[in-house]
Amino acid sequence: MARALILVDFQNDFTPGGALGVEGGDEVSARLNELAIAGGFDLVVATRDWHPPDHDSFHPQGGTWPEHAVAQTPGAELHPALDRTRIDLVVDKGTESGTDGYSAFDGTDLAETLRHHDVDEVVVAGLATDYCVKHTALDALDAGFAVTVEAAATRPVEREPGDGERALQEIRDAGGCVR
Ligand code: VGL
Ligand code: ZN
Repeated sequence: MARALILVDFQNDFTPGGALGVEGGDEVSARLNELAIAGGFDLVVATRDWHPPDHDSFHPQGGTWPEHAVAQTPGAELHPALDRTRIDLVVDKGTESGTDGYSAFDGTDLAETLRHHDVDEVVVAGLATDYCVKHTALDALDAGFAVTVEAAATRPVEREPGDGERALQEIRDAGGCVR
């Protein structure tokens, strides 16, 4: 049995100054690096939101968000403060129009990859608490993994005040651990 760390969408566009900058998003880098380097994980996965230029989630297509994390652009790159030395695998998601791709399990083979490595437990951290972290954690629970969200290493978008805390509560209610 093995433990994996899933570092969600710590990308330039989700940090302050980016296309969809999350307030304080850059502040989580130290904790993410500490988890990756000293957390004792068997597998460390970094996800990237990786959208086509005309993704359905973008305003011009009638979606919720400004254009962000467009594949192959600087905004979609992992943030430079993220230490890559312990990252085993990068998983791109949201690569197709027609799905938000919030979850790292949506349209990817992450669940199979984790099982292949005998992973039964995942720790989830990164951006943003109320979107990609939440959906990744809920899908991991659905897929049968034990899930812990490292709340201090996440930050919310909060389109509505309280969305971050509500997301953490949804994860607890679904059987996840928030610490
Ligand atoms: C995200 C909104 C749109 C996230 C991605 O990474 O939480 N949020 N795309
Ligand atoms: Zn997105």
